[in-house]
Amino acid sequence: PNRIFSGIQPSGGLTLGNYLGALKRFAQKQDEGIESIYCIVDMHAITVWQDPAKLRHATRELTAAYIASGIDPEKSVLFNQSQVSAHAELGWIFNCVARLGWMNRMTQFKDKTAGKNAEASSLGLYAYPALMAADILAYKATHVPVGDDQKQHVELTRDIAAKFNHDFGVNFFPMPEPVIEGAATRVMSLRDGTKKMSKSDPSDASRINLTDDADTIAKKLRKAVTDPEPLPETLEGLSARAEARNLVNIYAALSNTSAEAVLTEFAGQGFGTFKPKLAELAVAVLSPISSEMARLMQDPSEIDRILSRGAERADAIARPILEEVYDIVGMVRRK
Ligand code: AQP
Repeated sequence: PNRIFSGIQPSGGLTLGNYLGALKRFAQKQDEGIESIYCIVDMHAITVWQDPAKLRHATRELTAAYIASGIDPEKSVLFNQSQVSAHAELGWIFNCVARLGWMNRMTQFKDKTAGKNAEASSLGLYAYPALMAADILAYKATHVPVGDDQKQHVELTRDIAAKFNHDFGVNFFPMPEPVIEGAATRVMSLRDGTKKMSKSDPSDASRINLTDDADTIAKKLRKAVTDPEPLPETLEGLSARAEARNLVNIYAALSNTSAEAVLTEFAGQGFGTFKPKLAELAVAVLSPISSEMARLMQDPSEIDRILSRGAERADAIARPILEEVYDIVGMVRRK
């Protein structure tokens, strides 16, 4: 049987990249009837320092974003990671399974410490992928919908699962598959077509936030870096035009079509025409989501109740799996 797990960090406001690469697709998977477990990974967020009040706010706001994007907390399991201790417990065991050499190859750690003193980053930031493996495998999840940037971490999860199975001579953990699909698996920065759109980019103009109003969205897209050429007829015509390709992919993902279909519609037109159309589409898709988020945020205690209930359901799945892991590893347990 298939089971989906995925998570998002409450490390700030959400971007259009998080929506198209993750939230929107999570809702689609749920609606296809696949058992889905969605997590607000607050323990990942603290791998870089978070202001406690902002972390609490971001956790509730991300819960609201999940629900506003179509996650039904009755159909899917929706909760925050720190309420289910199996993540931390299995994470430790996986710290003892994963090899230093594997962690050294992780590009996210390199990206996040680029230009900084890596020696001063937290041990947690370095070990993050082992905790992510625990997030997924605590539920024996088989499929992990993520953006392209997370592919390497899901591959590491498979390596950890395989080594655990091999080291203990068991066939216990499944090999989870990354599910990376759609027109916007990697939404790029509006200022630089070679960088991914990210909630922690210092430039707010580089991203569209889920909470941006219509004027802000239109302005950011108007100012997005592009080139003076009109849109080509085929995808090959975009191969050396990263910024143009990004806007076409965003349009395709927002309108549930392919980049080819967008080019068929707009070939020969310049960005002067395309950008306002894209802004109109982005506002039409995002404004119902941001207003639903604002409505849900008016009652934080209801959000907290949803998270507690989700945590109970998550714990009921993860705890028996973790108990089996302790038994396999040889830990004597309390009777
Ligand atoms: N630009 C993107 N395009 C497509 N998908 C994206 N995702 C993130 N950025 C893009 C997907 O969103 C999910 C949650 O990501 P995360 O919050 O765990 O952290 P991240 O991948 O590190 O995202 P950010 O926005 O860049 O956060 P910061 O700046 O805090 O590091 C994942 O499925 C991810 O693939």
